[in-house]
Amino acid sequence: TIGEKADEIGLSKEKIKKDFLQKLFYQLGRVPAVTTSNDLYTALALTVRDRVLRQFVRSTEEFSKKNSRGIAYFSAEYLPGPHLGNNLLNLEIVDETREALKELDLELDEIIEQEVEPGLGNGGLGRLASCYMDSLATLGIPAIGYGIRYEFGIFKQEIKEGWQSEATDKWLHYGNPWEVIRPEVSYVVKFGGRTIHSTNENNKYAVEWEPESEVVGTAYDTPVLGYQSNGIIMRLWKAEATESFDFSVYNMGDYYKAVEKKVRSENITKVLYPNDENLSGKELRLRQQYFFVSCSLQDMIRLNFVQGRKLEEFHEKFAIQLNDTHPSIAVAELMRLLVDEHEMEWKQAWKITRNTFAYTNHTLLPEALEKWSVSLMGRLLPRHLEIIYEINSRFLHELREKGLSGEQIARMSLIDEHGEPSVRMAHLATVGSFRVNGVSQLHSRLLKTQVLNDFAEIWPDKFTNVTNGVAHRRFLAVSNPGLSRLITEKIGNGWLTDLTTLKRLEKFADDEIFQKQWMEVKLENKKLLSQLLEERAGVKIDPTMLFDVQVKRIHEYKRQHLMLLHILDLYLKIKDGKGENIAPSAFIFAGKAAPGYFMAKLIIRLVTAVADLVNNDKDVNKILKVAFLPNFSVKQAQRVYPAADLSEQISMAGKEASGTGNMKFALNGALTIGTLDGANVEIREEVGEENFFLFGQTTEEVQETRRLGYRPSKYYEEQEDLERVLDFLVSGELGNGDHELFRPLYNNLLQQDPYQLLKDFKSYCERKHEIHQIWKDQKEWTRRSILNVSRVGKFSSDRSILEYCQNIWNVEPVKLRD
Ligand code: 26V
Repeated sequence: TIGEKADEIGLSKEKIKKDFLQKLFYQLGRVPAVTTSNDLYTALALTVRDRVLRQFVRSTEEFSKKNSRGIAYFSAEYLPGPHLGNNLLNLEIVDETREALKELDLELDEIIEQEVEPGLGNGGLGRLASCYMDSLATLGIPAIGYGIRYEFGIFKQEIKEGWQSEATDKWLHYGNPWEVIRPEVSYVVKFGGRTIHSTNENNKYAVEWEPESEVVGTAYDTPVLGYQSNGIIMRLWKAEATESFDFSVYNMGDYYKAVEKKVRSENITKVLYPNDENLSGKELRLRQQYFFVSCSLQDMIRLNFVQGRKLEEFHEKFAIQLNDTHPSIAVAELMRLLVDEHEMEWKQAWKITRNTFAYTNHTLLPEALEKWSVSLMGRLLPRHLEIIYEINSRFLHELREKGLSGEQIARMSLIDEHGEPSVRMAHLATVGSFRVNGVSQLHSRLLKTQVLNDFAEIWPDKFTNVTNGVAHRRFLAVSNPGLSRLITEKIGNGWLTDLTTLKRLEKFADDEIFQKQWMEVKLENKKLLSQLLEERAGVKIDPTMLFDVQVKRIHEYKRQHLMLLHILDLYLKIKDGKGENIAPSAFIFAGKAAPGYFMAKLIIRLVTAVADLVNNDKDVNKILKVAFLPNFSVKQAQRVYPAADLSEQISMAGKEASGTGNMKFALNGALTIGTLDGANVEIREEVGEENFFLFGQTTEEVQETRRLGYRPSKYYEEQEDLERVLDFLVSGELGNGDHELFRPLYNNLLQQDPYQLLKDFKSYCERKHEIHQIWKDQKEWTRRSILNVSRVGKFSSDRSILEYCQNIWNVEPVKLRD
């Protein structure tokens, strides 16, 4: 029977309870009467981990029997979010576990709450990597995610006197029950020194790299479980000192010097760089990138041999997906391993390399395109610089043969000769890959026609699009149980494995009973978020207000400040007694600013200043509330999306590569106000233009505006509302009477306004006005909300991964079931 089987593989209530108690006793030395909440969490996590590992082991066996092509996802960042709830869902033992704990007088939700998530990424790119891990596992693709085990993840954000302050993220402090250390899986990685070119005994030209230092990378595996069965691993590398290098010094008696070296080696994986979309060119960052790439490639070559394959077949056995250029030094490293260490001919090595890598671009922002100065690269990775020069000289030769102009060739070179010579990593990744993709239709088109246009012209077939997607099991099934239950009641649970079946909800959009249930679920979610906001932001919010939400990294191009200008406009109208058309609204913000990004930090300061003003003004605070939820993370995100009514996706067109929060909001029933940017374009296409609040210039219009010489002050002069709002910024009424506090923002907007807020302000406000009128008709709003959800089936990461399989990797899912 099913019951017996569940018992056998440990999925019954009794088995879970028994194991939980055993973990508590034998692993943690505790009995239920004397425990801390962390003990309970750890015991449950270990209980679940055993079951997850079982699936992983079975999948691995299955994969190796089939001998199918494997995918290695190379990413410097992952944001897996809390594991426990997700794993319970995927094992389908949520109810059994809840019951088992109840019998011990314990509450599952309280235990889940204890988990500290691994914040090993900055934002969209890292979270996307984890969504893809989820779908790779669910679909049964033989895959492994390689990355870095940062000891400190993204900083913890606190708000002090309205400003962001940063604290270190000690996510490993209470231990990490999900990972399995693999001391035997470790590799040496070299740095610095010099290369020696010679002809060896067989009269073969050979290059030896004599490094200045070495470190060892050790594997830490975290199993990632897919829905109902398969498991894959995320393999993260931690850096340590090598014995040999230390001992040579140690033997000479200089113990302290040896220890110092050890400490320096461990620095490599100490901390995640908290910048996104902005390059700092720091040596340690390049060390991190090379370190994890080298460990991962060595690991793959070992696997290739373990499986009894020849190195010549490497690209048939593996495809490597580069998550942005962060791991792109891999192109040179694979060449080095093949040519120098395995004595392969350059031509053959190059063929293998070019057929192994595929590159995903995630940003067009010029300041985020990675470049490494030739002098730094030469100092840290002397052999790789030589290899890059060799790749480049062969590549430029090819271009010359094609008859390209000198100017075009200079533009395409892997080396940028303007100013300080530097290596253009996006060019290296493009030349070294068989496929290059953007992350939404618009972004992929811009990639082809602008940033990598020269390359797309010579290799049109290399370029493709894969629109991003999100792990809908985490962002709907786990995080919004109320809505999930309601959906499943109506259409069954097929949506868990095929999100497009949400379409079946469409016919209930006008069903008044269903609408009412839908509204009740939303209201419950809003109550929960209100509680959280009261605790964390000290703001009391009436849950019946319109929850108007913008959560994402703080960046000028995302235009959080456009939303703020609008809030101030509403504030001033209410003060004037002209607020009759405004729907009671709670404006909710969250997101981190890069610690060195002054403007972004000032925008956070403006949110808190506006919140202070609005929330404490008796004329206004019945109609408007503003809150900044500190320390946005996956855990927080899972509480925010289910409670949102309106999703703000208001970046300047052409700047947001895709966005993925936009998808998570829509999936949870929020309507979107947005520009034609990134995946917004495709969301609008899916949900229907009548169900999407569009505003602002298109990408082409933005470029035309700039070409014609954009003068932001014109809009200030022509629009009274705008003038009033901008002047208010420096009136002293914000930020405790300090006129100068927001002057930099004011000046920036009036003088440059690089993201053209002032130009889009009017159409944004008009759309908001319309939204407030529709909000008053709750049935109409709910109808649109249901339609939105029923039409976003495309945005599951399952669909994205299937596209990668078909158009890029050429692999087929291997589904395994009990
Ligand atoms: C960039 C850089 C630049 C160099 C220094 C360190 C660093 C660290 C992270 C990044 C990531 C920037 C790229 C990024 O996160 N792009 C986002 O990718 C999402 C997933 O494709 C996409 O939805 C967002 O629109 C895009 O901004």
